[in-house]
Amino acid sequence: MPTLATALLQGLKDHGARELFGIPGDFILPLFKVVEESGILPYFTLSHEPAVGFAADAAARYQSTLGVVVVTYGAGAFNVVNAVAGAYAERSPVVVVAGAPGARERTSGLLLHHQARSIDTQLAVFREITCDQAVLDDPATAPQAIARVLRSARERSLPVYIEVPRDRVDAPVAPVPVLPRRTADPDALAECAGEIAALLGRAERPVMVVDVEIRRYGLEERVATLARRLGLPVVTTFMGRGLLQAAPDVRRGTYLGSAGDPAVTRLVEEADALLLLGVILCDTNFALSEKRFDWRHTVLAIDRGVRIGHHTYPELPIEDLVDALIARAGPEIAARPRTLPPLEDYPRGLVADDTPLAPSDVAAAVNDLLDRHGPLPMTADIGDCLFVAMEIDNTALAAPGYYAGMGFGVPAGIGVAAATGQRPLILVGDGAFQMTGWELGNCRRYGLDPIVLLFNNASWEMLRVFQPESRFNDLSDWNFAAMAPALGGHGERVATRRELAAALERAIARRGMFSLIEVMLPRGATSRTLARFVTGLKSARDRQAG
Ligand code: TPP
Repeated sequence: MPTLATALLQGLKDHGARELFGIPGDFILPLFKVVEESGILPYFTLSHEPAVGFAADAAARYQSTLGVVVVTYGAGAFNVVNAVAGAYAERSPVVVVAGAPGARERTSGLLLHHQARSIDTQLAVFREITCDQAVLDDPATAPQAIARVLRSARERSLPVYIEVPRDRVDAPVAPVPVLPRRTADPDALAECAGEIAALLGRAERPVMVVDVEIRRYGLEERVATLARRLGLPVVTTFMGRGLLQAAPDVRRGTYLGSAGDPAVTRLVEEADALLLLGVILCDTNFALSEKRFDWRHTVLAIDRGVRIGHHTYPELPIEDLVDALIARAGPEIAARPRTLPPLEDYPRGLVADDTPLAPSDVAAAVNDLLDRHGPLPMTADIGDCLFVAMEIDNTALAAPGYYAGMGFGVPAGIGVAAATGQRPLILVGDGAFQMTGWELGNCRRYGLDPIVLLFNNASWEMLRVFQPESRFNDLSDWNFAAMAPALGGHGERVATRRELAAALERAIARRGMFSLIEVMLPRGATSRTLARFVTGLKSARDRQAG
């Protein structure tokens, strides 16, 4: 008979988890012992819990499956709150497995170490940022509770919370079942697909916009099939950048409103029917739109619901909708021949001379590198580096494009490397690197060799562009490259185009340790995309104020 610990680990594995990220503490030590000794799932420990959360989140995003963090009570769990909040906002199914006091400790009459307010404050905090919770205090009901919560995580693609009282870890329990996915009501699905077919059938210039849910549910291939059958051009949102990497024939670019390629912006804003698949309706995706959505001609599938015009079909999963539309495409919804704008053109062919580097040069250098050596998965932090990522060819990307929490890039890259075995390219600013960059010191232990492009402008530049008069955005120059060897990696500073191109080639050839390329940039210089983004935001604000 399994114990609660082995049943939980096996249950996680049966629901798609492939590894765990964590930091132990006394309330979770008994579970960590089982993690290590059972070998049911591989585990990776990092240095600080925020990084554990980001790594698990990125692992989930890349593999379209559950990511898992295992943390101790209070001090550990509260440290992942921000990462889990970001995962909630950006719809990443992170399972938080948190230790907790045992039954006898609860009634000891003493305040317990790591306790914040009440013993259950931890549960209350995570209720707010997870879509389902289970406290495994009863071995008889624990397997069903775990199964319910893991199904919620998979069905809604949102974080969940599992609390393990430390005295229950070895209790014998039944195995954790895998509950079937709840599918759409067939009549509702048929009615909904019929409505969408009619809307698309009437349209002259329909466009499909995709965002992260299509990756979370493993739908990229099916969405590409749907787009091909309908002859629909597809654009990604800012948050959805990197989607449909394998379908360049249907992808027209990334919609950034007034900050983006004008042809892509026109395509979306002049569409007479919009099919928004898995799209987060957030400001970073749509604040720069010149035009409000005309809901009469818009379909939005997100969070297991479909909105058409001014009505909504609840409990209608996007997977079922995409399949139903594929079935109707062709016979019922005819593809429309269209003349489409040319694909977005990204900078390449960097002249390797002694010109001092500007942020957009990094995009050109990376595009050249990918042309020569093939695609690399990318992660990016928030900062100008994320806007530079918009100038890099559409390659798989995990980045906090909506929640915009700094510190994501490096641990996310470590998560991707650990989970997939692939070598990621990490884009990060010096401000964000100061938060979580030290996690690179863990690469040696696990044999990971990411390539890190650190944009060092000695500045919180993204803030400076909004408020140039403030001196608090000045950072000092930490000389990160010099610190790399102590962390077990290789570091070098580059200041010219020639140095950058050469450093990237050397990094590609160097295996077995991380490579940190510190790109030296002047304060006040931003990528072309960030400059357009800020101009667009400022004029949108002025319009609102006026
Ligand atoms: N704290 C967190 C956790 N997330 C944030 N987004 C911010 C603060 C506010 N913030 C947004 S961008 C930014 C700050 C502080 C500066 C980022 O600096 P850096 O990483 O050096 O990139 P740069 O802006 O210079 O490109």
